[in-house]
Amino acid sequence: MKALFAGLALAAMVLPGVVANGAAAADYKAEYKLSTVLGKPFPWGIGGDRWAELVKEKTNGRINVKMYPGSALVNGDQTKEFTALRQGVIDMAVGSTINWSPQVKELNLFSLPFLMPDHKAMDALTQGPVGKQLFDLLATKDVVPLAWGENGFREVSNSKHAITKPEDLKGLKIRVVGSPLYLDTFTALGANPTQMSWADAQPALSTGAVDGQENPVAVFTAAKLPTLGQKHLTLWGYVADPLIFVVNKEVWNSWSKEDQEAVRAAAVQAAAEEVAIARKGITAQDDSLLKELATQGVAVVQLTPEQQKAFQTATRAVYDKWAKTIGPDLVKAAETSVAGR
Ligand code: X2X
Repeated sequence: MKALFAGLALAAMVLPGVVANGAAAADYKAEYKLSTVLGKPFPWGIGGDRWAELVKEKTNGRINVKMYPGSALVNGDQTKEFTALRQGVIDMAVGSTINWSPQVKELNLFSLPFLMPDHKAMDALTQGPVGKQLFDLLATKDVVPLAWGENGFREVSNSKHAITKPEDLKGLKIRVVGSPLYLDTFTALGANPTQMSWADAQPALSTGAVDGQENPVAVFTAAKLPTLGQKHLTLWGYVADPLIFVVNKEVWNSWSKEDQEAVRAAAVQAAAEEVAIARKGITAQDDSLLKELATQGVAVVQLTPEQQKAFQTATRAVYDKWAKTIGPDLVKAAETSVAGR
């Protein structure tokens, strides 16, 4: 009798461990769906693909990730991505702060006109206390944020004429992304903004339903926007959107500690590589992408600091209005990080 009890007690002690380990492996999905807006050859898509590849490698194939570009998991509506991620319709994502801003108002921070003068300023935010605060916030919303990537500084293009001063935007129909902040910014500049998804933007540019758009140079080139009549590009650096590598929290919790750390390390590595790709060809040291645009008949305007100031002044009220929505303390912390970069 004593021996039987001892045996049962031992089984009870050992079994949960066996079950837990067995269950963990058995609970792994055959495929984890990774959402992005842009696929390859955009830096964003290269980053997502690289993350998937590194996850497979670092987990010895235990975690199999498939990338779904074109916001395919939300029928092309990129502003629904964050909700789908929270609900578990999407397992993982590399998403733009702009597209998640409708649900996470603090992410509008990066869309405040002229908050970030350069890449160093972006790094000061994402890699400093502000980035940590935003990750802590996201962690309360059913996702596990792992690393910051980059879409980039969003430059304005159009099919009509050069833009060197706010007045040049008067009456131009400009496609903007999914946060209402952008409607305010372009309205303040006298343009006629209209919000639509990236999927709808390309046909709208091609038919002339809209005159212009704003996106990073790497996106402008890879999407071949000059072939859609976008012959005027102004480098004004008014906002930049970082990308965030995340995993749905329930999915994350279903993984072993070892696999969680492998997925995290893969995200950190893929994001660092992606940021480097996103910045290629558009800096003072390496302007190869800008040179290539000139050969495609694109007239590229680089604003002088004085010219840029006029746009900043014209959008100052939008900045102040949205700073209240985002949270004055967070905006103040961001301004401090930028100033101290
Ligand atoms: O829709 C856009 O302009 C894009 C691709 O840059 C984003 O998803 C924010």
